[in-house]
Amino acid sequence: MRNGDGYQPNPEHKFSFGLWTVGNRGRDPFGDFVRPPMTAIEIIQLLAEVRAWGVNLHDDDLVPIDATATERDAIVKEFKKACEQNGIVVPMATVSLFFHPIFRDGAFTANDPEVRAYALQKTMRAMDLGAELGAKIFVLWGGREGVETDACRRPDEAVKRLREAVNYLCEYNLDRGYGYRFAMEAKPNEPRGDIYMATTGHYLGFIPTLDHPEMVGVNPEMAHEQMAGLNFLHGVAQAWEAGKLFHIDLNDQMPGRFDQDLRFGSANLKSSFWLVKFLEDVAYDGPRHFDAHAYRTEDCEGVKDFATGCMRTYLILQEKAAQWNEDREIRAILEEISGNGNHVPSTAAFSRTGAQQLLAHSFNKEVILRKRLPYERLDQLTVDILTGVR
Ligand code: DIG
Ligand code: MN
Ligand code: MN
Repeated sequence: MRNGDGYQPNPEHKFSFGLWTVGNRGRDPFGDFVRPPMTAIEIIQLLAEVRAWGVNLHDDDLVPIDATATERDAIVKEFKKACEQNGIVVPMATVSLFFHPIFRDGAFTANDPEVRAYALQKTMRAMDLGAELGAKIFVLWGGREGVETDACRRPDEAVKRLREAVNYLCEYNLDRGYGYRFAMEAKPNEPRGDIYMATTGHYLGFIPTLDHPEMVGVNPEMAHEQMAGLNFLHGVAQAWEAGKLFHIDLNDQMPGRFDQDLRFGSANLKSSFWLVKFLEDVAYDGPRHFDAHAYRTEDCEGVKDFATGCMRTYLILQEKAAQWNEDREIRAILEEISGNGNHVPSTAAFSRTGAQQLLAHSFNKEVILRKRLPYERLDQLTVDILTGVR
């Protein structure tokens, strides 16, 4: 029993995996497959065995790119039946606009208008598929939307093409009544030399320029922000604060490496803790999707260890976050550093009177400088909790 000691995943945790994650066969740019292929049905059975809640998919993960309508319908029927039999839901769908060679110059931003139109057609069909499976979140990851040389197009032209495509898909969503929320996923590079919309912040700046900004949010991925040397939590918190955290891809990553898609919490336990604490403190109600895969060294049992480990670590950190929030010394320090500022003129909203008061106010910098900021103690208490000595 992998989780017999109480860190049992349950549906209310909303843990999900993509078909491509636990189905990853271990091929990399320098090595062939190491694991046998798994059918979508076998993947669903594995996810049920490890007690996951949901499964996500790209269109091509389930339906071969040139399948006939009859073949497609048969595949979908069998997949839906397997999901129902195993109690697995489909919270998110997405589209592969990066694997087929036709997208070698990008998809929505490609120079060839025929490629751009095909990318829209393929995405619309993927939306049809996801809707049939009950998905209400549609992720768009522009893995090929980028360059090796900026000689190929002006980057502002790429932005315009991306906007045109997303506006079109929002209209399709409305026309078909699918009720999707689109979640845009950023990544700074790989597989392209440089990818447009490199970080979640880029997308947060892009979304307000759309025709239906309310329909579009973000799907931050931990490894992708960390590849850019960024603090993942800060991007997630800004997205949340803007009401745009529509989905999240959890995994882990060592600094300065390619996208490793490591098991959640396996590389940066403390930053993973702050992320889990944030999601729990704000009562994030969306899926917790582990967009990760097992080490290339693993066999099928190792893949189950990988999936179990992602969920187990989340639950352990969830418990540590509750312990942190309840810790008396931590609460006292948070109270001390919160500052009360009630003798300072209000700056919450501008008024001429208030501005006059602020301008007239005298600040005693010596007194202010004497206030302690015991962050070393606060962080050590965090380490003590994470290492189990408190
Ligand atoms: C990679 O991080 C991307 C693709 O796997 C997929 O399009 C998206 C969905 O989570 N993440
Ligand atoms: Mn990734
Ligand atoms: Mn991802």
